[in-house]
Amino acid sequence: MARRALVLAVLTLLPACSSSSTGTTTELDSAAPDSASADSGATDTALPDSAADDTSAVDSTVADTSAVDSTAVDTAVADAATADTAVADTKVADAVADAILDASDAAAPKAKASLVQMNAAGINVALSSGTAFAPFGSWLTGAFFGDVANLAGDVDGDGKADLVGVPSTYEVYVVLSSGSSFGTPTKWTTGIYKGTKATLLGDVNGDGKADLVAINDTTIGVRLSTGSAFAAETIWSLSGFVPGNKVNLLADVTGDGKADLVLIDQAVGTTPAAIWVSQSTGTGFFTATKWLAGAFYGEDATVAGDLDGDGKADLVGFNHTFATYVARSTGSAFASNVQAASAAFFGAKANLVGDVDGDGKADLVAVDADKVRVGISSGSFATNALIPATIPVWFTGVAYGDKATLVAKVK
Ligand SMILES: [Ca+2]
Ligand SMILES: [Ca+2]
Ligand SMILES: [Ca+2]
Ligand SMILES: [Ca+2]
Repeated sequence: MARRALVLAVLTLLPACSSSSTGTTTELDSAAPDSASADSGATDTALPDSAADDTSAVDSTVADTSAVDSTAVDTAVADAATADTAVADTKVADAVADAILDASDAAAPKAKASLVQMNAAGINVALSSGTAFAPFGSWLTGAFFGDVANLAGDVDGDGKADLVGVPSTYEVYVVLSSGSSFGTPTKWTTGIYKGTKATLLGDVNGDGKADLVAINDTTIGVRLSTGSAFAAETIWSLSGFVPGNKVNLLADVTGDGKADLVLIDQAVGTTPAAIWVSQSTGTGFFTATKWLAGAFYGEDATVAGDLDGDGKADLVGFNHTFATYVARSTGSAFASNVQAASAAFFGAKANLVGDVDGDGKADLVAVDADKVRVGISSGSFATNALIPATIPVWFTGVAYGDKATLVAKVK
């Protein structure tokens, strides 16, 4: 199908360029068995938003009632796995957020990503020592979460990841990180804002502040961060935009500092499995080009993160019945599609990516009901060489949140 090949008119500010048309020919199928299992690992998904009690500003954020579940959100990414045939995944949004975060944070030496547990009653953070996660400490009391998406990213550009809650029936709220706690929830949009396919967070214009991106059926809407709010929406898509039918991510896969769109298709009808990338120009997105032919997505989660520290975000597909696979970005295509380790590696509650030891390479984090295991990235994309065969436990106890579980550099 020539779906995305239809370039066409430009929308707002950009000239329609076709940029690199590197179609990878390699047929790698690997990771992805299509039978999708619906988010096994989904953290929040299922959670009904028990309505918060209100009074506090926060609640507004939290709307609840509407159970959008599928949408779950979580950086937790767990959900990323949304297997639904349907297009997808807001859930993934979160995943993305992390990824982006990592990418942008890669620049900040020494910073280690922490575990963030979003519960209906508040937000807790378990800081990384570089070899383990410390006990959780309270960073915010009261409800703060969105039923559509809960994203992490540095929205004010101070170097510390903040949290964004995207509700289905209220404005988008933000809590800024001070490095040791989250501030008062503040409304960052006028009106409700979310994408029909996914709501993502990433710095699309490269100014150091993460922006809000809505992926819709035929358009991409962007609300740039001003540092204290998300500005009015601008449509960045070219005519003919088609979202991924499996997963939609936002990550800087070209390494220019601007987050790109990663559109992942599974085979459906006449649409073949493939990964398309729509590069950000800073003021718009180029028409998508094929970066990988064949299936690549995880049954438990599909997330992006710079696994080898070269500045370009790579992909991870977490699977519970298959090995976990990774695909390295060359800057113009996804080259490798190899097993990260010989043994299966995934979490029952969440599957995340983040640089938890601060070496610049994003690590794999698997959150189970009673513990958290971390696969430190070696940076190698050789078969079974990215993470060790024996995975250490970094935290014992309940680490997942009842609303979302994230890994982010909040400190
Ligand atoms: Ca910040
Ligand atoms: Ca920005
Ligand atoms: Ca990379
Ligand atoms: Ca690392």
